[in-house]
Amino acid sequence: MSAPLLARTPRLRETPFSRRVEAAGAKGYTVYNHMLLPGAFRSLEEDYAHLKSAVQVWDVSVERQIEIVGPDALRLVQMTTPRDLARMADDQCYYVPAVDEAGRMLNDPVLLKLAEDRYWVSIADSDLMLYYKGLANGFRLNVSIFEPDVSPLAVQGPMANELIGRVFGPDIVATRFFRHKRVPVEGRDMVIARSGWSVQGGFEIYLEGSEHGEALWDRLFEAGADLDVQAGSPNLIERIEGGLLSYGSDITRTHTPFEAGLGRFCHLDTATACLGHAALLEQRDPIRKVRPLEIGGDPLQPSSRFWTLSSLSGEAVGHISSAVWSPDFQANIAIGTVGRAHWHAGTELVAETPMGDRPVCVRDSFWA
Ligand code: THG
Repeated sequence: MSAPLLARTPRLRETPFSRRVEAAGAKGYTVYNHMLLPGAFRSLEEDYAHLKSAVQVWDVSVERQIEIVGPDALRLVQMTTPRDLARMADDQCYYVPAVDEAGRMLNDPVLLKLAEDRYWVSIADSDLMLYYKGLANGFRLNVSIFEPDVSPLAVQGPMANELIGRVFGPDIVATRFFRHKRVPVEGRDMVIARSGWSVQGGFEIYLEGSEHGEALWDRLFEAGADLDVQAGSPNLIERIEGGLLSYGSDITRTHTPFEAGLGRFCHLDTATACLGHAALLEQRDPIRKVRPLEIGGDPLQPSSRFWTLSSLSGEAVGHISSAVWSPDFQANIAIGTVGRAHWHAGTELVAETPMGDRPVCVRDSFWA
């Protein structure tokens, strides 16, 4: 018997949906927040075409929630982000850069406001809870911080409205982008938001209570049988087309939000309580930036490491962090970090790929 590709121990956590995901034929997994995140179910390209034409259910339990509750909850969250939270509504979700005192990216979570004194931070792949706990103790804040038994299940694709309407009723379909509502799910009120890591539109159901996971999964698949609902997962092709950045790849701990292209979420005039505020004031004009790139030549295999980017004169000017062939755009689409002198749309560069050197052109916008 050959050794499994991923040695399974309790450290590598399963999700409430893992048995259903396995039965649906997950072809592989990645590890995200010490947990299993399924990859493709058919092929990357088949999953992509289906996501853009039908509806998929994604086990994104790896988007762990950090609950911050108590009189100082807002103060603590605002210390970690330059996005101004003062006018956030009780039913709102915000995409927020989370930064350290030097203004460097610690994570790029979705923040959910559940009440004036209660938030969920829906994290990307880094142990952000440890930072909150350190700050709360160091500043003697009156909050409690923990990882609740909450596991998001995303419903994404053009038929997501239809499927969610059938299962949870028309009220939830009326929810606006990045707003949430409490809806009865498996006999208990749970949060459903119009959000998700695709640009096809859809919802995220924040399952509360792992024991209800399989019943929720089965209900969605029964109700959506005639819609050709399938198991899916965040799709590399679709998310590069849409310009959704991946923390750990496209954005790293060395990037500032300005370098990551998230300057629109930095409200430095008002969010002065952010611990990175002074540092960010000095970094508003970055010397490098995350940019959309098109790579010439035959279809490329997805990148598993950074590819060096050089100018036409051979000087290293950045790197590509994500790249894949897009069937719909008939091009190799990519995301990279590029130095200031070379980041303008139309600039021609060279990428060192495992399939040899390739011409690269900086684009002015993402594809979708
Ligand atoms: N959903 C939830 N949690 C998450 C993710 C998610 N945590 C990790 C990761 N994904 C966080 N990253 C992103 C990145 C982009 C978006 C959401 C999460 C996104 N951005 C929109 C855009 O850029 O157009 C809208 C941003 C806005 O206007 O606020 O949707 O997917 N629960």
